[in-house]
Formats: sequence, C-alpha cells, structure tokens
Amino acid sequence: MTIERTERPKIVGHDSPTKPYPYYAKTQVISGFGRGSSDLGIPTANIPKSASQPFLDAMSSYEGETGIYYGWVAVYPSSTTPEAVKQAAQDSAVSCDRVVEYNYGHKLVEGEDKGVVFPMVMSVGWNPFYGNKQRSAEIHIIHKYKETFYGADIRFVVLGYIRPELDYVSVEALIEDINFDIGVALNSLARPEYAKYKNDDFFK
Ligand code: RBF
Ligand code: MG
Repeated sequence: MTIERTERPKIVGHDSPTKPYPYYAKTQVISGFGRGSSDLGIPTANIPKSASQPFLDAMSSYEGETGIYYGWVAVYPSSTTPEAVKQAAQDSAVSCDRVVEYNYGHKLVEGEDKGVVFPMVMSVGWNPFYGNKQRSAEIHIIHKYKETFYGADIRFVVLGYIRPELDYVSVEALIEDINFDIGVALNSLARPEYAKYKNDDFFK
C-alpha cells in the first residue's frame, strides 16, 4: 500500500506577520551533530538552549511544541568571549563529542556574508527521524558560506510557521520536505510585509 502525501501549500501565513511574529533573537552558533552537512547536504547553524527555550515559550500558545519556521538571519564575528560561547554550548540541548573548529565568525567576509541578511528556515524539536533524546534548535541559512562560523554571533527574526516536525521513511523523504520548506520560506518572505524585515535596524 502506498500512502500519498497531501499536497503542501507553497506559501504560508497572512499578508503580514501577526502575533507572535516578528520574534527577534540574538545568540551564538554552537556545534550540532554535523548531520545537516554530512547526511543531508543541508547544513544548519545550531543555537543554544538559552535562546531556543525563550523562543518555544513565546510560541507555546500559538504553534505546537516543535516545528519548522521561516524568517531572516545574519551572522557576525563574535562579540563575546570564547568562554561564554563554550558555556552556552555546554548548557545547550545538543551535546556530542564531535570536535569542530570554532573560528568565532572571524572568517566571515565584509560585503559577502559578514552581517549580510539571508532568508532562513528553522527547525525546533526532537528530530524524530533521528530519534534525538534532547530537543534542538537549528537554522538553515539559504546561502552558500565558504567557511564555517562556529562560535559566531547570530541574529534572526522569525516571521512565520511552516509545519510540525515529522518522522520520515527515508533520509531522501526528509531532504525532499526540507527543500520544499526552503521554497515555502522564499515565497512567503517575498511578500512586501515580510521582505521589509530584511532591512530592519535589528541587523545593523
Ligand atoms: N528532522 C526531523 O526529524 N523531522 C523533520 O520534520 C525535520 N524538518 C526539518 C526542517 C528544516 C527546515 C530543517 C533545517 C531541519 C529539519 N529537520 C527535521 C532536522 C534534521 O533532521 C537536522 O537538520 C539534521 O538531523 C541535522 O541536525
Ligand atoms: Mg547543525
């Protein structure tokens, strides 16, 4: 028996963001499992619990406990100490012993990606496909960065909700849905009342 998935909408949300959006956050990029890059070919910037928990609290009476969201994002060279970033990473939901090089965003390039605002899709939840034991929050930035930026500062504004987190029969099915999410985010952000947040003072 085959189960046909119902067709997904290509654009989501109202003509302009409504409560609880826009949701603004400033935090740091920490390391995750590395699966986004290696398994999926869709790298994600993981954010610490100190930022994801307040986000989920703000969403709790509007959206589900977990889900996929869209908005705008920019990364900047770190303004905090390496110790503060390490502490945030240690306190965060995702813990793994993979060793990554933290460059604190010092390889970001002026006029190319340093502080440049890009569209994003964000996943907050338990990654049911992978059966994670801890909740994680991660942002896929719709841009090809040349270098990693673990430890960098990251600012994002969430403007809407796409769908709940799902389990999948295969990694291909998960990748297909994430790629569809990217299209939904781009279509949804192209509307004038969403596009204008790209130039928000928050990113300057
Ligand atoms: N993981 C899931 O298990 N179920 C999902 O529905 C799901 N949706 C995602 C949507 C987006 C836009 C992104 C960026 C990630 C999503 N993930 C999902 C998380 C994915 O499993 C994760 O990025 C990798 O495991 C790397 O940590
Ligand atoms: Mg990641």
